[in-house]
Amino acid sequence: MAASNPFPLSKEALLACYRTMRTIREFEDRLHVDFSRGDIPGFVHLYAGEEASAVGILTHLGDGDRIASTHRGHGHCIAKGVDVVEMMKEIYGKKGGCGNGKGGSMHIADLSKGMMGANGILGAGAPLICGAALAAKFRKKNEVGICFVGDGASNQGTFLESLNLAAVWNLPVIFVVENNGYAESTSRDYATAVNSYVDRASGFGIPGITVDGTDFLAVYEAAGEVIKRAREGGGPSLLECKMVRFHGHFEGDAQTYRAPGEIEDVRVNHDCLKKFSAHVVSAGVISSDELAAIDKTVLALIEDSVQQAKAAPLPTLADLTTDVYVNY
Ligand SMILES: Cc1ncc(C[n+]2csc(CCOP(=O)(O)OP(=O)(O)O)c2C)c(N)n1
Ligand SMILES: [Mg+2]
Repeated sequence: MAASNPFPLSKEALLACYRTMRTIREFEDRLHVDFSRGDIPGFVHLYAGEEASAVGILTHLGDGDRIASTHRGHGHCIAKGVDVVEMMKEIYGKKGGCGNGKGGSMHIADLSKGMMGANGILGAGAPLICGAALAAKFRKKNEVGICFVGDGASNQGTFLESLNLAAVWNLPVIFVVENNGYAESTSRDYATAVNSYVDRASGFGIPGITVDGTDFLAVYEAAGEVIKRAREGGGPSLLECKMVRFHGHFEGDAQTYRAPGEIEDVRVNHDCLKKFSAHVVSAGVISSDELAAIDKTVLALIEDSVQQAKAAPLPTLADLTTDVYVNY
């Protein structure tokens, strides 16, 4: 007889979350390889290691809810439902990508999915999401806005001004601080005066929660609480996810600022996918064979996306002048 399910999600929902986290991991690990081969133009910042944050939070949202992302945005895009093949084409700089190959990794957006954009400008997503949340408030459909920001970007004035604005306008917003301990090579503790982002939020009259961002279920539950609060008119919250990044700040980063053994330690002891698997398998809810079957289909999806990206044409000179202005 199957074990009873102690989790707040059905088995099917847990499998879907695992699939999304695994898709992000494979997408990022494949970019790591392809970038090192010189196949990818521009710059990429990888989200591998941080998957439980994007998926634990965005599983609560629908297409009408909006998010603003960061320079490390692939995980947020995938978790918000942006098409993986279109994303791969975009990162490869090809036509048929989310921005027809003209934006690249840091400009992926899909408004039909409520994904307002990755962003190369630190802290820029915070005022954007205040605008989206104000619109949601007027629409009265109980939609919310979520802004992701790194520990480094959380020191930007735009972010702090947005906390204040969201509080005075009582906006349905959640500010998610993805605290991976570094801003480029600068450690969080060197550059940020307070230890707790919850304390910082309380200075703006906003409640907050700190959570282990490598524990999917902890993130899912904390996010559920703050998102429910926002949907019910309770106003903004801050959610700090403490997490680790597997790769360098950008691809090509020598990571000389990391402590000896740190990179191995994060992969062995702080891998959110390993933790998720151990949790659901030991509870007898999902078997390792079922997870392995998902891994296989995800690998095939990523391989297909790369083949499609490689085969797609580059933008032409004439494409330079399209997509410049939006028509309403
Ligand atoms: C306004 C602005 N200042 C500086 C930079 C350069 N920059 C890009 S990423 C980065 C570090 C960001 O750290 P964090 O916010 O913690 O995000 P993480 O890279 O750790 O995900 C910096 C300083 C920028 N892109 N925008
Ligand atoms: Mg950081």
